[in-house]
Amino acid sequence: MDFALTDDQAQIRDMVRGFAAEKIAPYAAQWENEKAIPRQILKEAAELGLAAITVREESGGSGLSRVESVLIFEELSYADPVVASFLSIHNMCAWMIDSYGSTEQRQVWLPKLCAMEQVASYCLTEPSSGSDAAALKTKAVKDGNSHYRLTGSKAFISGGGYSDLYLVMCRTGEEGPKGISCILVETGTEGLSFGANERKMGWHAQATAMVNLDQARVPATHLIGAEGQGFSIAMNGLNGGRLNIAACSLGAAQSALDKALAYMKERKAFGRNLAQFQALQFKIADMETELQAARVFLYHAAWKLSTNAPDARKFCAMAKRLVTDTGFRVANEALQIHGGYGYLADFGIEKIVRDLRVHQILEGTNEIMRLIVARDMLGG
Ligand code: FAD
Ligand code: 2MC
Repeated sequence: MDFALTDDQAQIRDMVRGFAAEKIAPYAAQWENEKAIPRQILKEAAELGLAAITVREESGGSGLSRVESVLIFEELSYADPVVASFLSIHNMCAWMIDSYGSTEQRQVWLPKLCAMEQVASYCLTEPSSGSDAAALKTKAVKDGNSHYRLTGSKAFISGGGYSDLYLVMCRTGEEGPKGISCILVETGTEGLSFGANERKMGWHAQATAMVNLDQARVPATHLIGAEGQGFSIAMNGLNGGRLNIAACSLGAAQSALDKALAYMKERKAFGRNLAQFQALQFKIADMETELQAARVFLYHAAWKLSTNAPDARKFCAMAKRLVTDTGFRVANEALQIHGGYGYLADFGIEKIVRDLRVHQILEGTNEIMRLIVARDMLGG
């Protein structure tokens, strides 16, 4: 058992840390106000291989493991969890096409996705089915042999109206998970339209919108995998996605903790620095302990997924639950340490708290993570 990073892993972490500190952190507040992530920064991230981290090298990706992936998202999120999590969803989509697409599909889609000339969105949730994802209703029916017609609505889609490619989970067969397929819908497709950008608590720089399909005509060659395989593709994508979203919580919470430490050393009350109050010393000791424990658990879960361990799915769910809950708690405590200033936008803490709150909800709520873990434990 070796807990040290390899030289390569340390180099990747340092490279991403430098990029994120220079190119993302200084602009995060501006992008939040403008409610948009500039395409240019995504392309620059892609040049460093950050758009297709776990896509195989022969497909044009970086060919890295899940361990490097979580290291990368931790660093990106230290600078800004909103850009980091947006990249994480794109990476999940690219991985799905690489893992389940045909050779031809990989050749058509992956060069554009790896370069972020196309940005991808993941469309599973619907207005009446979120946690119970297998109950989705969006329908795809064959239109001759060469096309599908897709009809239905996808809710809460990150990148809705901004992205170029939508991986749509839709029903081609029976009720339940076995009747679901994964079909690519390109922006510009007739019958594809978007709802208004949702007003929300955090993640402001990312668009979140309904994706509506009204008899959208899509070539049959856009079916990823086989008909009926879509739910499995979607769930396997989410295993990695859940690790990455957890890493996004970890990095941003670390940034909040570091801000709190710096503040404690300079802020005075009752004639002393905050750092001299034992109640606050104990608080930061607990924050550090919990974050370190979450980090080790996350890396372990990432190793499980990379090595295809039989219990990897359970570990991804446990890590997502544990790290996103811990990350939110730590960020919220960091806000408390800042007193009233923590509540002001200029101190950068309240944004982290708002941004991390949703990590406990999306990519499977933390209640659903417990359901996955308990089912695995009970064998049902
Ligand atoms: P519901 O499923 O209605 O759940 C409501 C509550 O009941 C939750 O607390 C839930 O945990 C609980 N609950 C439900 N079932 C059980 C159970 N069996 N046991 C115990 N508790 C239960 N989706 C996408 O497909 N693509 C995206 O890009 C995307 N981006 C998102 C971005 C944002 C900002 C947000 C807010 C959501 C996004 N989502 C996306 C949707 C997200 O995945 C869902 O909101 C989430 O899965 C929960 O579904 P729901 O909102 O319908 O809640
Ligand atoms: N990994 C691999 N396969 C999985 C899986 C996982 N994590 N979870 C389920 N499956 C498989 C499962 O093995 C089964 O296949 P088979 O019959 O071949 O054994 C099939 O999928 C159906 O699974 P269940 O029988 O468990 O289906 P059920 O409907 O009872 O529960 C549940 C599935 C609740 C685990 C799933 O619907 C779920 O994860 N819900 C949460 C939805 C979610 O995460 N949404 C996130 C949207 S994306 C987002 O928010 C973004 C920001 C991008």
